[in-house]
Formats: sequence, structure tokens, C-alpha cells
Amino acid sequence: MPLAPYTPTSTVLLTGFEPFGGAGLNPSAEVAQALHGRSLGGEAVVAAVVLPCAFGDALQTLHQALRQHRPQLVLALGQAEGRTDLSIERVALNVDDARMPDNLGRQPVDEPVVADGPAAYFSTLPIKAMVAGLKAAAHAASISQTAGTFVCNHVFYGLQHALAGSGVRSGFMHVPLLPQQAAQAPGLSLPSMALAQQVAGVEAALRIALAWGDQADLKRPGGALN
Ligand code: PCA
Repeated sequence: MPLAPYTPTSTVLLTGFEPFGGAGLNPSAEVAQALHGRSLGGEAVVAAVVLPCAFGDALQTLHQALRQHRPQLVLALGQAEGRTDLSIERVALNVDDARMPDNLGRQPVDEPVVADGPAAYFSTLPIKAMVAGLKAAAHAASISQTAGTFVCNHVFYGLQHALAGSGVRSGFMHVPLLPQQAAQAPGLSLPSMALAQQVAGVEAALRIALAWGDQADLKRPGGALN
């Protein structure tokens, strides 16, 4: 259900997810809430919204937030176990294929996020400029070529679909586990990043994207061999 056209406000919408898979924490919600109300320079202020980790319901909450805030920029965040850095996602796929049930027990397999929607949407954030700017400021960041097929990709696709043609830049970033989460599985040596570092990195990413305006993205390598 595309929401365009609308006149954006100065709000920057930042979403995170509630914990899932039996975890007590989700860094994406912690980061979003830590940045709620943060001024990003000029008139831009962050509004944080925590989404349920559930197919369908997450998009309903997101759509409500888009209608309420009419943001000028949107970044959705999610937790990605195993990731070592701030991973800016390149592409959202029109498929739900859940390896485990979501928080409401739903487990769609090979279903479209949006019936008759395009196969994929690219992020409309300046993803290369964001990675370059983050690295220049000593934040660990990279482009990720897949956001998976669980609720994060579902929200990413629904976000891009809702804002298609609006001129409002939007996209998705996966963040690593927090150190206390990684410590709960000592045998697995899972990578993690401290909350303060995640918060600083996400704030920097938002500032870079805002400052970039509607210029074309940088063209520099950020791909993967496989
Ligand atoms: N990560 C999951 C869903 C919610 C979250 O934070 C994912 O990557 O799909």
C-alpha cells in the first residue's frame, strides 16, 4: 500500500525490533530508543518506534508510524547474529521464508511480502556514502547483499514499497549482537559490538544520509564475491 505522495516533515524515523527467538534483548530496539528525540542538526529530530517481531503486524506498526510522522528519512534496524559490523543492506526481496516461527508463531514459507509487488527493491539510502563516511569516522561498517528472508527483510521490503516514488530515502541496517548476548553462548564466539558504539554509529549514519540530500550515491566497491 504505497503512501506516496506526501509532504515530509523534519522527522527522521528510526525503527528497531522487539526481542525474538527467546532472547531478552534486541540491540536494534535499544539503539532506536537511545536515539529517540536526538537532534541531528537543523530541524531534523529522531522519532524511534519499536516494531513487533511478527510478519504482518510489524508492517502495520510501520505503516502507522509513516502516516503519523511523515518522515523525511527512514532507517529500520534489526539484529543480526554473526555480523561483525554495522551492515547497511542493499536489497529487499519480495519473499517471506521463515526458518523459525516469529513472536506470534507465524512461519510463512515462500510467500510474497506484497502479492504482485516487484521481486525486489533497492535501498534508496546513499549506502556507499554511508559506509565511506562511517569508516572515515572509525565506525565498523559494510554493505550487506542480503537482509535474509525473515521479519527484517519483510519490514525492509514493506518500507521500500510504501515509500516507492515518494522521494523519501529509506533503508535497513543490521547491527551485531550486544556483548552480553554473545556472552550467553560462549562456545560459539559470536561477534558483538557495545551499545554505545552502535548508538554512535547509527547516529553518524543518519547524519551522513541527511547531509547527502538527494545527490547520487558514491560509486565505489562494496560488493561481495559470494
Ligand atoms: N532480526 C530479525 C528479525 C528481528 C531482528 O531484529 C531478522 O534479521 O530478520
